[in-house]
Amino acid sequence: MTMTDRNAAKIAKGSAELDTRAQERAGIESRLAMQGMEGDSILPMQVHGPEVSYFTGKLEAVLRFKELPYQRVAQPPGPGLERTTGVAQVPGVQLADRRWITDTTPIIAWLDERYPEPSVIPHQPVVAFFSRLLEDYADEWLWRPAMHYRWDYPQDAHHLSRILADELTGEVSLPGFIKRNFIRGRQRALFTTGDGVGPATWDHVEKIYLDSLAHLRAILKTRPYLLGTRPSLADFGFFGPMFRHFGHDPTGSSIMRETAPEVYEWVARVWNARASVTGGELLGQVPDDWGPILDSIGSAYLPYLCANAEAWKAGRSHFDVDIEGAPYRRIRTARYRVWCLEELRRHFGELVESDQREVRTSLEAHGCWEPLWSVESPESGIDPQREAPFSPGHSATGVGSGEAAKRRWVPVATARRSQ
Ligand SMILES: N[C@@H](CCC(=O)N[C@@H](CS)C(=O)NCC(=O)O)C(=O)O
Repeated sequence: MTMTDRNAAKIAKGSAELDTRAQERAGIESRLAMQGMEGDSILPMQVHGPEVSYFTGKLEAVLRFKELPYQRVAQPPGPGLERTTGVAQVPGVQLADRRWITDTTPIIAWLDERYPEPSVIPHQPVVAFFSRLLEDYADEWLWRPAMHYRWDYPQDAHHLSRILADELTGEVSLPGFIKRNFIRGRQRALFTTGDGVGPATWDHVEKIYLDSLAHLRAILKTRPYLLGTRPSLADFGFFGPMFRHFGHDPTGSSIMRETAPEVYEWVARVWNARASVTGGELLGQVPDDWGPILDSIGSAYLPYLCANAEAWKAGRSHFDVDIEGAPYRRIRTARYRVWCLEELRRHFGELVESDQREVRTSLEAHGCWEPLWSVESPESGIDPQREAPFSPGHSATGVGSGEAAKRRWVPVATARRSQ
């Protein structure tokens, strides 16, 4: 191909992209008008995040269910995601009024207040508390197995590094195999081998996924969503890992199809849910079949959150902890997850006394009460003014900006960007 041919091809590609974007925009504008939302200053939103991202998928499912128009943009925002949202993580969301927000948990809570019909956070306060607990568990504790299945199995790593290389680094003129090796090395160093996954914990990490499938499967045998006949926060929390990781990647999805077809079906059901079509009701109380998930929260997730909070208080960047007998070594201390513990306590504190009694009885029955309170004054210092999702974000996994800067997707500085 001559230089002129290459330039002509680029111009043609560029104008085709512009056409598609203009069409998307026109479609969104007519949908806004139809829904009577054309004057809404925050819509449509631009959701920046790759197609295979855990938390981007979670947020997209909520936006789809609430029928709020958005465009997903694969590339991080121009001036640098970190400078814009305070943290190098996706999704980063730009509202139509140009403000930026980050962190799906407060984003969903904020959207639920702004667009309460249909709400995804249950109205019944006790059920709302437990839904938040399940969301938190799925966000933070299923992350490690999701990254492990994606990056520690060669077939998965090959497939995913190709997708990410194409989507995020397509313009970087380096051979594909170099980009793919780089991406895989980065992800393993940050999120698997560099975050406690190794021969001694491998089986335990996988058990987290396998047990989750068994728990969800038992629930979904009796109703279409985790809390009734329409999706709620608990569904969207589990949807993040189940959709973009386990239900998508070769190894995780094959296990899901073979052992838990109910979950595979639910993943598609949540993605396809639209409030105006789905209808449905939420249960008015926490169902007994959430018990096994709550047991795991008590025996694994909350002890991990406590060890993390103690490490944070002691100023340690890494810590060791045994969880259900599995020896996790040198895992990263995550300030964000100290905040997760504080948030759970705050939500408990906001309940009226009779609801607190009910929640406590349940938490005690599943081994969650003691670890919820065992750390004295965790003090993450995150979001003291309660401005999230408008306050600067914090890395959920504790990857600091220095570490993230050292571990770019590809060695961009040395790579020549094609003109
Ligand atoms: N608590 C955040 C977590 C966001 C998050 O951790 N996103 C991942 C990708 S799905 C990320 O950007 N990780 C940093 C990286 O890959 O460098 C949320 O709910 O949005």
